[in-house]
Amino acid sequence: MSTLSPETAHQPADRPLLDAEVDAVVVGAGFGGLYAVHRLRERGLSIVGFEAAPDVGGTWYWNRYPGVRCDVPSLLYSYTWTDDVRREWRWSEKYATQAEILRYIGFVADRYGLREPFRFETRIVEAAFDEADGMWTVRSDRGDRVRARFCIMATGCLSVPNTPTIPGLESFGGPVYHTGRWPHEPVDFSGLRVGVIGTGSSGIQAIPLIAEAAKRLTVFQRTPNYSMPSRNRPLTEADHVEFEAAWETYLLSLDGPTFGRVPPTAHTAPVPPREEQWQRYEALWQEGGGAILYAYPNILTNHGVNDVACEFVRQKIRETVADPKTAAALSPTDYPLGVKRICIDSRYFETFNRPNVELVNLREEPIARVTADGVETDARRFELDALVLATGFDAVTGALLAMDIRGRDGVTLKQAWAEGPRTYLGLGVAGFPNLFMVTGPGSPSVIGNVIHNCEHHVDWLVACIDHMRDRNLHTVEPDPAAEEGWVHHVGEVAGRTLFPEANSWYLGVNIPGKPRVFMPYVGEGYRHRCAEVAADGYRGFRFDDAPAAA
Ligand code: N01
Repeated sequence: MSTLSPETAHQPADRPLLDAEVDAVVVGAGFGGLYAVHRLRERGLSIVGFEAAPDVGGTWYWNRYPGVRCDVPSLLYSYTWTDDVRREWRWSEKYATQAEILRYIGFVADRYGLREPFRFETRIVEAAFDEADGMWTVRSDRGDRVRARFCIMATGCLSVPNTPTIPGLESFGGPVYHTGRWPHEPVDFSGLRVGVIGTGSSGIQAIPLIAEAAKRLTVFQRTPNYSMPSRNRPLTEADHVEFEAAWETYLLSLDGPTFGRVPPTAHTAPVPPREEQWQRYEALWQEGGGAILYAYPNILTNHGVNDVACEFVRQKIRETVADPKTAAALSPTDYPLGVKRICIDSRYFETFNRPNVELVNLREEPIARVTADGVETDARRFELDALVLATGFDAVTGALLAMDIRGRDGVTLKQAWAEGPRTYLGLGVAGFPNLFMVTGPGSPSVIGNVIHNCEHHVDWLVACIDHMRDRNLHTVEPDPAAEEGWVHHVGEVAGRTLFPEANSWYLGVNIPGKPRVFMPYVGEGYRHRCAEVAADGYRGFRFDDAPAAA
């Protein structure tokens, strides 16, 4: 169906350096960046895009590990802005593989010519705001230099892989793969002794397939995860027709005042009887997917509900895994369900019944070191031919802070965020005029459907740019007081839920030294609130009609 291949977009290393002035720079050619290009171009803005990968796709370009799929149903994991593509594209399975998602992104990019403004294989290393003329100067690792009025950072929430510091890792004699930077050529594990470190969404998807291929698989688990079966299946034409019939209703629901992960009724909802809950969870287990997070409005706020859901999943693990000690090690007991991203699997727990798979519980025997021929824990030695790091990402802020971004008075984003990310609505940062983030910290971002969250931010920022152009305004940035209020609100809303009870990447705790701050917005009515801010003259944002010294 699509023409996507890395070669389509790859640009030769000797392409001429760019030294240009444009209206907007877009960083990142994932779902958010591509849509930003589409919308900004539609408004007549001149644009240059930069993307570190050789082609479009963002996180889906890099995450190619065995078993990788989206954990959102594919019919929903699609753009809402193109009716043409929605009616034409046919997803083949309930949960699409990475390869199919990448084909979809390529299909949209081809249809709308979205690759055209991008410089591929080019990473932005610096963006500096010049107060004299109110322009950003953006530099790439190749030496490109672009001056732009607007900077759109569509750099993704899960785009910087986290490689933990494990003593001796560099001395390992075999190949080491990170799930978030998987090779493009097939990796053949047949006949090999493979170790996987990490049991988050990536590990849980990869482990069953690696187990099928490898001679022996050793899974090194520090924290067990709640995982629901996907019950993946082929999609039929009837599924597409049914989806299309419900489309308008779904779209309308996104903008409503109650749309959000934790609904307004959460804190007053009753705790249903245990037996009723159990039956509901059983039905959702049979149905498959992550709908358990929506089983009750208070499942993410009330232990009386959440504890039953946890016990239900533990019971399923005990029923599935033959060895009671392994089942116990695979069962989360010290944090609520859904407050780390819930995992969706295909025969994950069943995999531990295979004779060639062993679970190593790092809580009992931590990894001491990696050696040339394997991994040593405090108790044992495991000889390995290949190692897979399914160790996640420096999430939400990682890609933004990897660039040297300097706003007013030369203040860097790193300095501004030294105590944790500070934004207004997750869209802008005080002191960084005309810099917009697509799904920045303080917005729903990774909670829910990230494609739709990207679209919402792009639509909002394009409307804001329209507002500025109509009034001849030159810069926009959050008012520090509004930003302070929003940061407080994001933390306060999270604090009324069970989310802070787990050491999750939502809180940044997987990265040593990262401030422990809950980054996504989990409250209700986020879009509604953004619309109100805009309708009220962009309440909480400051506009300047001319550069300071111009
Ligand atoms: O990463 P993770 P992920 N020694 O951070 C372990 C999205 N995603 O790539 O929990 C030993 O969740 C770490 O252990 P612990 C999705 O949003 C989506 O799996 O820190 N272990 C954990 O088990 C997801 O949530 C899809 O104790 C170490 C694992 O590595 C997000 O990406 C698919 C360690 C990391 O888990 C991230 O998922 C894949 C160490 N030193 C990903 N350091 C779909 O759409 C880390 N770990 C399906």
